[in-house]
Amino acid sequence: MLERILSGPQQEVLSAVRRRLGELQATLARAGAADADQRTLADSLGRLDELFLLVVAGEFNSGKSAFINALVGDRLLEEGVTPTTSRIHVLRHGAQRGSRLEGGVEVVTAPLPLLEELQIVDTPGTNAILRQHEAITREFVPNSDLVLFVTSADRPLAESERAFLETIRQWGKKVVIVLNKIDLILRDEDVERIEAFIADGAHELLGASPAIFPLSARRALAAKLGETAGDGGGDPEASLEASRFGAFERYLVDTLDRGERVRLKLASPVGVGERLAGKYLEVAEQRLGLLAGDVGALDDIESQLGVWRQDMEREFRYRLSDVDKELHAFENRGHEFFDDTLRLGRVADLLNRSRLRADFERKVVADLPREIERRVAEVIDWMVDSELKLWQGVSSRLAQRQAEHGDRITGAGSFETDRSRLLARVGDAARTTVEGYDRERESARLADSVQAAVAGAALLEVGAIGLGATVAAIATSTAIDVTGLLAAGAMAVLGLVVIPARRKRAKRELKDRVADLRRRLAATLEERFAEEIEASIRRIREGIAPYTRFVRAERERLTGERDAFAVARGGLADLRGEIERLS
Ligand SMILES: Nc1nc2c(ncn2[C@@H]2O[C@H](COP(=O)(O)OP(=O)(O)OP(=O)(O)O)[C@@H](O)[C@H]2O)c(=O)[nH]1
Ligand SMILES: [Mg+2]
Repeated sequence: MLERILSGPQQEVLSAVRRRLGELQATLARAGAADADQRTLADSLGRLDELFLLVVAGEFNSGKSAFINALVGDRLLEEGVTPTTSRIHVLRHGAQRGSRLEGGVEVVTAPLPLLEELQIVDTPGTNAILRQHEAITREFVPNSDLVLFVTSADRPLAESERAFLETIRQWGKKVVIVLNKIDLILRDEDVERIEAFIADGAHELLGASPAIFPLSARRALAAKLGETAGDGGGDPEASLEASRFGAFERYLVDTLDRGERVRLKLASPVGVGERLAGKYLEVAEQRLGLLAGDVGALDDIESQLGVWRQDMEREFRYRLSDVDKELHAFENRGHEFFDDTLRLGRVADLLNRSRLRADFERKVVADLPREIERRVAEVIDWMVDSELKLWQGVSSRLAQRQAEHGDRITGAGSFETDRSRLLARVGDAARTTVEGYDRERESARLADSVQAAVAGAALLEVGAIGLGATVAAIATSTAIDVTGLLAAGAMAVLGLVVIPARRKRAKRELKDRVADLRRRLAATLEERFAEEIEASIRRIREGIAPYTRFVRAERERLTGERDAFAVARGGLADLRGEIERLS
């Protein structure tokens, strides 16, 4: 009994081919492969099924359904003396027996081994409603590998069958003729006569001499089911022999199981798959190459930011030492002032507190607040300049990437376009920032923020100017002490001990105050500038963020894609080897 057309190993390879190519189809769809490529693969996969698609056609009542039942060895289809099959039936393998309507086609499933390799199409008789007749030719005949044309021995090649054979001819399909119901013909020579008649007619209609199998479907099925057909003499084996069904089955196996044919059929979609997997593997690799350049550019930008921050910090400390110099000079002036003022000979002056204070402000504090302001303004200008330079650097690095656009691969997703568009957008934003960079506005903004901090803490007033008051207080208290001591006539004590001690104290006080001022000034400036530096870096990062995100996401996606295509190609190459080794 015919169970399987393909050998076990062939069957395994076939499932592997289907699985692999099914996976490749999914990968191609995800990768946005060209429709034409996807169709090519689907078509070649589809042809795998076509190999095993048998379409059974013929006049009503010729025994098509009975023939199929005999072939699968089961009463799957309804038989009857009147037009019975009213729509196309497709027999497919299924875990369970059942039938359902799919787009006007009755899909019959059964867990029969033969159906794992073969789809059988039962059609309504050729004389049935024309619309259905058309559907047969349109949908099933072109897809079939073999058309089994069933004609009944009691009315061979009826008129409608002739018309149908002519349409089959247009498709250039292989036709095999089954001469059914030979059990109705009592004499063997009559069977031969009918066969010859059909051979002539078929040759005339098809321009070829199809194989003709005289048989009895009814007997064959009865024999297969272990029933007696009533005219087979009760012995199933003898009945099967008498049905002449075996010759047809052998033919079917030979036709479909010819090793080379199976190999070629299997290899064809595998070849298509390999070609497509290779093509899209290359696409993914090219794109990843482009992205590697983008990652390089982003790394460059990131390291530019790092270097910039370091430069800024170093430069800032350097600039801060200018401020220190001012403070140092201030301190020196203070020392001179004390040396000059806290003297025995000037005790009388020390008593004039407000004059002392005015003197201190004029001689010691002098231009300090303005000088410091000037230094800070210098730092601001420098900072604004260097931020602009940073933007220019970033902008030109982006422009460089923009020049690197990669060839748009026809019909392979929109990666190149997306990337170009994004780079253009990010690049434009950077360029606009550079071109629209308003130094004055930026300086003013920074100056406001810095001065708000410096002045807000009233550093200069409290620190430097306020110092005048303290100094005056020291001087005055010295003077009072001095006056007291003078009255006591303790001149030596005064000149050698008290005044030098007061001078020392004043200088120390000044030193402490200056140190404190310096600390607070430096801390405030440092904090402001650090904030500014971070804000600049943040602005740039935000500006290029869409590009960064794109590169990251695409790299991940394309890496997955590349790996999937590589795996697919490797798997298909292995399969090709397996197919070649099939016997
Ligand atoms: N004597 C005899 N009768 C057969 C044989 N094969 C089928 N029949 C009978 O012929 C009649 C028609 O068989 P079906 O299989 O329904 O024919 P069909 O070609 O499918 O007919 P439609 O579905 O109407 O197109 C039924 O009564 C079958 O039992 C056979 O080999 N010998
Ligand atoms: Mg039928």
